[in-house]
Amino acid sequence: MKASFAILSILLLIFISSCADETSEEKEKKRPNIVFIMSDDHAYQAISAYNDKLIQTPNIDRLANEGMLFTNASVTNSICAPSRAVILTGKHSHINGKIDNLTPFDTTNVTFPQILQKAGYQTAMFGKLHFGNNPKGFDEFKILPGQGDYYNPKFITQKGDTTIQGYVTDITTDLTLDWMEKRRDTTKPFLLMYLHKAPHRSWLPAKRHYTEFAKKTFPLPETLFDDYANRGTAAATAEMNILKHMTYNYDNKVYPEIIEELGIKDRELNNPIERMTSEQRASWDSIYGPINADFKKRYPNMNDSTLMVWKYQRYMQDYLGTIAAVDENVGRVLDYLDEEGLTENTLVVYTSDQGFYLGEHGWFDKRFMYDESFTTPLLIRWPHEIAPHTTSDEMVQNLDFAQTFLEAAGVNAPDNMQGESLMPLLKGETEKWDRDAVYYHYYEYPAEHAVKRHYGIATEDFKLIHFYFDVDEWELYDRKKDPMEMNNVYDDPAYADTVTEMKEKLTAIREKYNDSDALSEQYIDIYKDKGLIE
Ligand code: SGN
Ligand code: CA
Repeated sequence: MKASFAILSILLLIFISSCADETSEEKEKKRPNIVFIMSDDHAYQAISAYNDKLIQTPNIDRLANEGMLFTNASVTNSICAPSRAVILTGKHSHINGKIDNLTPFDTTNVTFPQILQKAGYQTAMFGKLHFGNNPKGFDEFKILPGQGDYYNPKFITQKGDTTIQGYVTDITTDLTLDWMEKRRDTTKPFLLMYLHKAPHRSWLPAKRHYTEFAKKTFPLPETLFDDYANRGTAAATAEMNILKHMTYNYDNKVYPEIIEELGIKDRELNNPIERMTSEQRASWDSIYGPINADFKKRYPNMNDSTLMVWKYQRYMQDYLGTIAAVDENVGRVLDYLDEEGLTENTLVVYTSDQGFYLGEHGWFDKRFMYDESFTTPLLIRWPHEIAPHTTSDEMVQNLDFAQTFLEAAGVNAPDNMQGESLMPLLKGETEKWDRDAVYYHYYEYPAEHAVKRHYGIATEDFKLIHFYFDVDEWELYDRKKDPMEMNNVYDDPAYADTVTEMKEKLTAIREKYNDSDALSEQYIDIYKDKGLIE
């Protein structure tokens, strides 16, 4: 009797514990996978879900068709490594300390992948990080050193460095799919950071795309010939004008001997086409050779305006050519999720580390708080939670990712993260979202492209910017009446009340995020210590 009671008790215990196991397994299944896809310098103007006048991106667009398109997503500091630090920490640059591409990332910062890893997520990162140090909180990573290379790139891995022959966008995807297929534990949720180098300068497309894109011509942006009137010193002195600052050899792919023959003055940069194998180079020359020959013939009769148009077209052909490979490869990853039945409960993000100028204001590059570099593309799909074909016009930022992912995974976010979870917006509960302004602060100056230090605030209607350090200039833009930001109305008496109101809001938001002039001074001192300024 006693024995059968004991057996019964044991059986009961086994039953209870197996029930408990089942529920935790069930729970595990409910936690979403997170696939964070980010490219580098991908302008929203070059995604057909936003605008199809430049390129078709059917695979990236799938995320909007099957999920949510954000029309008003921005970054807090429009430059590569700082944006990545904001994304990983959920804190503004002045708090996480990664203010520019030069200072190393402070690895005592807590990042959301570290928190997810502790919470039982599998974590992997492939592609471009650009931190100068390796990421913490990842089971596996294979990352490009610094900016990385388009052709035959080197990767940093946990087992040492390796060079892989081929094209970076394809290789980054191969590594990603390989991890998902072979080394992922299918019983656990995962965080995958799949980070493209493209379409970063100097825009080297894959063979299949330069062959196609080198023949195309693109519509000119309305402000290609901007003369920077009605704005401050910063716009006029920035060195990112396509005609004046884009290089012939490195950017526009004109051969050095032709530059010399034509007597063109060009800034010499280390040309990455030198990395190509002879076979890759021969194929490249079969397309770029005739372009060079044609340019040589036409150059003597070109003026500033025809030259600007020629350089813009060359720029777009290569820039957009690199995006075509990103789009195809995003398609490969989305197809894999479909095939494995993972689509329904995987939160997929597509974004860029910041926006980019595609000839607007005559520019390339980013850095400014003006629209094309402040705005970043953002598309999110998660069929389990997000209705298809939805759009959000709310002001969201790269600052919000960390808390969004933590909430999606059912993990508490640390109190000192500064963003807001996008979960209410994803679920269509817009009434729970009440942000009415976002904050911005850019630091990397003096530096390449000469964009002055500035901070500012944007509301739906206005943008107020303060340029400081070697100037003390304010700019106000009426976002509704002047979406191209061609007129600084800061001194216009009609906007006097708006200036007062926006300045009050700016003071309040700086207090909220703990930014101050004293901190700005400290970050200037770092440049002094490094001898970058006197
Ligand atoms: C490089 C580029 C710049 C670019 C920065 C930052 N020059 O320095 O044009 O602004 O990267 O880009 S290059 O001659 O090296 O191509 S970022 O995306 O990494 O912030
Ligand atoms: Ca970038």
